[in-house]
Amino acid sequence: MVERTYTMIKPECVENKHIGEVISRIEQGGFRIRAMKMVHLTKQEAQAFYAVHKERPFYNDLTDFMSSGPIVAMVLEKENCIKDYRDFIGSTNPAEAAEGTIRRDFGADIQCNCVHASDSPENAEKEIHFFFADRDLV
Ligand code: FUP
Repeated sequence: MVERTYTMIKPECVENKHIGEVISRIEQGGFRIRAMKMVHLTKQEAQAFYAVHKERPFYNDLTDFMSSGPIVAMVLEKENCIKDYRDFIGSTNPAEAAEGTIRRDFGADIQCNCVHASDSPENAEKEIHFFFADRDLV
């Protein structure tokens, strides 16, 4: 089934000038970009986006980090997109991510792990609409 997922290139990866390489990997990996924009999240927006983690010890640091600079928000489309994209980017902790994955190659640590990826169809739709209106999807 053709699916969509939400991804974003995180602030450290933007700061380190890896936008082009990451997008190139995504395109070469067979994912079609259906929407894209740069956004500098406020602290409140980052808190809302990661609300599911609000009881976790890393929530405050994570939302500080995610609001520390611009991100690149994208909607990707492909067969079996949600799982395939999570496999494609690698484990949450870059040190544990498989060789050749984006997180392994561009991530620094479990927080600065280069990219976000939706983890279910429900969250993908929620996250896409957190950033994009239907008419933004091409
Ligand atoms: P993932 O779905 O792979 O992004 O991983 P999680 O849902 O487990 O984590 C969500 C976000 O919390 C990730 F961006 C990484 C961050 N995180 C931390 O900053 N510290 C931790 O100890 C675990 C996760």
